[in-house]
Amino acid sequence: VLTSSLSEEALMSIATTASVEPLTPTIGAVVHGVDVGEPIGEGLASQLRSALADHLVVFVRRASVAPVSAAELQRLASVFGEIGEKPSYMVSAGEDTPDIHVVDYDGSLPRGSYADIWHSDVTCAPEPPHGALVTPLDIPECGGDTLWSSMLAAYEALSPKMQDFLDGLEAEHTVPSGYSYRTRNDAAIAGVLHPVVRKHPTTGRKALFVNEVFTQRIVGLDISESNRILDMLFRHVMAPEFQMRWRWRYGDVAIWDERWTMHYGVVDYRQRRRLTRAVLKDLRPVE
Ligand SMILES: O=C(O)CCC(=O)C(=O)O
Ligand SMILES: [Fe+2]
Repeated sequence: VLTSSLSEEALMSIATTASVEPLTPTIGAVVHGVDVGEPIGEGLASQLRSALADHLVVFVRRASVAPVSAAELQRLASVFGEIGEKPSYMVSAGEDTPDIHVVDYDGSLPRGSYADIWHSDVTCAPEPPHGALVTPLDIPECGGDTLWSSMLAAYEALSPKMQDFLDGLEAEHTVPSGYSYRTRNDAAIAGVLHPVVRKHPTTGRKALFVNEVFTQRIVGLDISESNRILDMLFRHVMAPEFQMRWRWRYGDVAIWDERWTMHYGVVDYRQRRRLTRAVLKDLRPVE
């Protein structure tokens, strides 16, 4: 094949192997050589799953700068695991894709009303989703970036004494009062207990699992102790060393593992911003 006569796009589509470009040593990678407009073969699918396991959040970008459809997002999501039900308060992206939903925000509510607090999604549920995908539908020309942070790196950066103290503790997660955007019409979610530190089943690495949106208190501590330990942890997890930041372009898809990461939607815009989104009930194991 005279490769010089093919467009970049054509070369991407004949590539059978993806290449993984890490964004930081800690978290995030772009996977090149995936066309979200085409069905993804088993070889590529398994490379995508292992890139996700290694980098916790992966990005696929298509050559053409055009929104990814709900059907395309649904097809890509199924590479990673079983698609979960859409949250009741979110709008479906279409009749054929009832669980693919749209996140719609214009930046007008008070700070912290949207995804602009570090969090992992719906940890107030007994079994929070293992993963999620988003792709932009309407984005500001500039602004509206999303950040992700590694909770494995955050745990590992704590002193051994603090790690020992936290290991084995449990925390109560609930829907915070006044959390209007996310919990509209969603009264069913009540408080649950989750471990403060969770162990990765395959690597054995440990991750912090508390977040400022849903975690109310650490069980067994006085409330003032709990508040101060949680404050310390909420501040600790914000270190830039654990993070990456993504500037969206149409045609991008982010896929992330909710279990070992947190994310933050930067609200520095005052216009309509929409994302098409899917949640993953579970993540397929990496062979
Ligand atoms: O708007 C964003 O950038 C993040 C949205 C978010 O938190 C989510 O999709 O779970
Ligand atoms: Fe979120």
